[in-house]
Amino acid sequence: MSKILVTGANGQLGTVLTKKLAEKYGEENIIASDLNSANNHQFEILDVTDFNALKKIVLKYKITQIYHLAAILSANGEKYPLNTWDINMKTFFNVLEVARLHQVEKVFFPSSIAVFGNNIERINTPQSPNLTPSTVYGISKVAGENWAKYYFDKYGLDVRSIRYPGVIGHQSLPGGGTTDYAVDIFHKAVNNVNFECFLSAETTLPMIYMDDAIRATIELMEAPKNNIKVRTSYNIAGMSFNPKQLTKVIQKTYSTFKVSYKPDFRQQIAESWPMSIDDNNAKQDWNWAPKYNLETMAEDMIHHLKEKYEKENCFI
Ligand code: AKB
Repeated sequence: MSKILVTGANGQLGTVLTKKLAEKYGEENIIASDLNSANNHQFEILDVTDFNALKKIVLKYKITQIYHLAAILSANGEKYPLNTWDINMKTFFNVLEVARLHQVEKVFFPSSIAVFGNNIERINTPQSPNLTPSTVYGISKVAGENWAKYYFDKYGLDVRSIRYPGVIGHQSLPGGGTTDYAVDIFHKAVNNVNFECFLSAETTLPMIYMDDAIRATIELMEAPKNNIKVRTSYNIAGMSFNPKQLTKVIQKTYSTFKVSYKPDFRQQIAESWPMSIDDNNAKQDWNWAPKYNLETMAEDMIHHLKEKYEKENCFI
């Protein structure tokens, strides 16, 4: 039976992934961890920069899999470069070393479309172009991908990874990323508040709905080992759109909803990233296929957020 540790379990992805893993493998087999404040699962306070603290938890629960989600995202990374390197890299090194030394069978590492930089084909960006990221976050993710491959090649550690596009979900809020606008905009629309977008109207980026992102993660981790041919990180695609297209879809429900544009430093980050992704390797190796497109994602987001705000009777 797998015993699974999730780091960064209180974050945007961590909140939803931990719940899904607990449903799938049983609450007793999931240990959620984060810097503070317990969530609804078996929980340990853990600063993953502390090797011994991580090791103690891995030994205490006889952990066999680690989903290492603790990270600082792209926009915050530009504000706190040294901290970002430590949080994104030192923690991953600790995870890899503890896994190697203490019989952890599988590790999941979240990479990102931020690994791509200015010298790529921005439409249908292939799996393996030259990676010259433009952000501290992207640099840390490229390094992480290479360490993942190194630990697999050198020690046989089964590290698996996905390059997430911007993740959109109703269950949790993102923090400090360049794609965050695509979540914030829904919260504003559902609350009948107009939205100021920090990216320009025509900035197209790859995105994925939370349900697809979580399913992809678990499908990759459950795929037979021999199928995993990419040992850096897999491109996956969901949908691609720009703020103007997203606004139009939201206006089908909220016809008076208005968006103004005030691009800031995140515009430059977005312009160095792909507009769409070629995910053929993921399709071939572990049958990846997204279920949500822009319309179905928006419909589901609005449905759940309306329900949430009505239930809590607390509007922004
Ligand atoms: C960010 O915007 O930094 C993240 C990402 C695409 O990795 N959502």
